[in-house]
Amino acid sequence: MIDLKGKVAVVFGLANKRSIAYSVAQKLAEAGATLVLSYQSERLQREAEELLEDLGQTGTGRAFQCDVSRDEEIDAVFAQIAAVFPKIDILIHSVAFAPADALKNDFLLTSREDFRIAHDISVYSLIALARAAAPLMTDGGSILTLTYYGGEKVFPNYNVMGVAKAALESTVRYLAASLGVKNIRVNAVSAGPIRTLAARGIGDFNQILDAVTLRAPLHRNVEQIEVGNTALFLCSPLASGITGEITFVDCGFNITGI
Ligand code: NAD
Ligand code: 0WE
Repeated sequence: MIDLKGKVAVVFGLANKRSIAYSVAQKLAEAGATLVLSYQSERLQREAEELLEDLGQTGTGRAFQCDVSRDEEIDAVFAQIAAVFPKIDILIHSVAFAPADALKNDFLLTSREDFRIAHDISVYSLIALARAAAPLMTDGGSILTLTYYGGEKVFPNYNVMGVAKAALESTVRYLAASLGVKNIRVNAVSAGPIRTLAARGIGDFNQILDAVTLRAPLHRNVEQIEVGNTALFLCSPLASGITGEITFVDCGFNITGI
């Protein structure tokens, strides 16, 4: 049994119950961790408070607002966190965004601004959050981000998000090398396709899910909770020797050739 009693986990990217971050938070909470949720905008505050309640964190966990594209909000949220929890142990980065047009148009037409936004929110934010979190990880720590196979292979319409995921996976390795001396591990879970808010409105999504059912060794799609289970493992002492690694939780889809 993984025991995270007395550990504090800070989770970015939990928008609703369908978010991948929800399953991760659920598993961390079940293992005894105290949760800090960070939501993107004022608009999500009530929802975040309700999610804390659902996760059994009433009176223990906290929720704070932070738009990860703003340095001053990152500084402010970690100051708020430090005031309540002087030591943190786990950081979950489950954040990605590219302007909708960039996921629709021909990749060749990717604009400079859409490229910038996708990389700022989906990649640079991991570096900024890791830098802000590290001073609070006084007893070592574990940082985990979420990636997708589209960073390695071409999927129709994933476009600039694929380029950003490739950069994110490289960032995991460079951060792991940078933070290793502080005993802070940095890893990623590469999840198979899951119907979340970020998957809504994406044409071809059913086709992607169907291709997994057909081709993946397990002949089914991955469940949210399976991602949560692997995240819990990677953030726990059971994974104390693992850093800079990308772990697939995709029913084996990525190993297939045809
Ligand atoms: P989601 O929409 O539930 O989560 C995305 C989160 O990013 C939201 O909570 C949103 O508020 C947050 N976010 C976006 N811009 C932000 C900003 N400027 N500041 C702070 N937060 C911001 O969708 P999800 O599918 O759970 O996505 C979470 C992660 O999982 C993403 O990195 C995504 O690329 C990755 N992923 C998703 C799938 C999938 O099929 N759903 C597969 C593999 C990896
Ligand atoms: O990483 C993702 C999705 C990330 C995402 C989604 C959106 C939709 C709404 C980033 N930015 C936005 N911007 C929006 O305006 N996934 C892994 C899920 C996903 O997205 C795809 C996929 C898969 C899988 C897009 C095209 C093809 C496949």
